[in-house]
Amino acid sequence: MTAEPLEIYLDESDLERGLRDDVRTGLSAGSKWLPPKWFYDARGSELFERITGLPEYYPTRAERAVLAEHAADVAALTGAKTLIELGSGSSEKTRLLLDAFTRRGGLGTFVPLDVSVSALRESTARIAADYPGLRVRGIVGDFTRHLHRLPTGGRRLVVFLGGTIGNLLPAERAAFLTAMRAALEVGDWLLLGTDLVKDPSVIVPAYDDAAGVTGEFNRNVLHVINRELGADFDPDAFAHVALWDPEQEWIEMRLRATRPMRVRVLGMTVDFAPGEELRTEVSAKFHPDGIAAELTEAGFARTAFWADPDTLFGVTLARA
Ligand code: AVJ
Repeated sequence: MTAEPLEIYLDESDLERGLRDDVRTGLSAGSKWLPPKWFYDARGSELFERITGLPEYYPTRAERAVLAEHAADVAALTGAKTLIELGSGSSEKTRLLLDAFTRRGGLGTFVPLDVSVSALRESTARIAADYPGLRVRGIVGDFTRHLHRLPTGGRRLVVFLGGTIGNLLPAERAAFLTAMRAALEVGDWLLLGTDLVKDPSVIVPAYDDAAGVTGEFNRNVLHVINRELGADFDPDAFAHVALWDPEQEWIEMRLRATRPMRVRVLGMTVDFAPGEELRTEVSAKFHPDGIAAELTEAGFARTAFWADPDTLFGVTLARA
């Protein structure tokens, strides 16, 4: 089957308004910051795909190992009819689930949701071609804003993989899980991928690879702002920084000004002192107990927790 036309709840003007608001807020703050969702234009999505293949970036491989081992369990336990994927990107690892559901039978619809139109166009076309008989309905949306747009009815399994939930700050995460639970009905399911707390000597290189791909990915947000908002950032004058915060148990990506800079954007003048840092991403790491507690707090019941053999990455199955 060919994929259905994308359902678009985020159009160019929403995206631009969101970017403008975030840039205005983040760049006028005392400690400058930007939310990570603006990395993912076509080039950013491509760079992220390259990151997932880097020797240092273990999360993708570790999560794939968990899914390879337990996809059949997920299919059997949930018996889902509709599989919804939040922040789906290329949906590469999701194929392990689609394969398991195909073997089992009964899955009718796959609904990937992502902010990136380019990533969704490609992934929906490929998946529709490779899974005949599966209805593929891509949704262009933001998982923090468009949960009420998800298709209802049937037995639904929402999957949120890759550890992307770690991009939310703790309060945002609690709000997201509560909204997710509210969007589901009793008997629906959530499959949540989370990167696990481990020695920072493993985590830091995953966010600061030797080939410099993550640095390019990080600087890409400045290219996006230049293009979309007519700013005059010199991305090459910013150094990539990855920093482990042992209290919060998250890694931060920052962009450090290598010289004093004055940037013009949205009628604002934004000054950077030499060495000043702009935070571009938080990627929280989790303990299995903490994930269970957060899910319970949001009204889910944890059914299973699986990790890879090196306990790098965890996948939790919870029931609404
Ligand atoms: C896509 C959010 C899961 O946090 O590991 C990769 C993004 N940032 N390298 C992550 C990312 C730097 C990634 N997520």
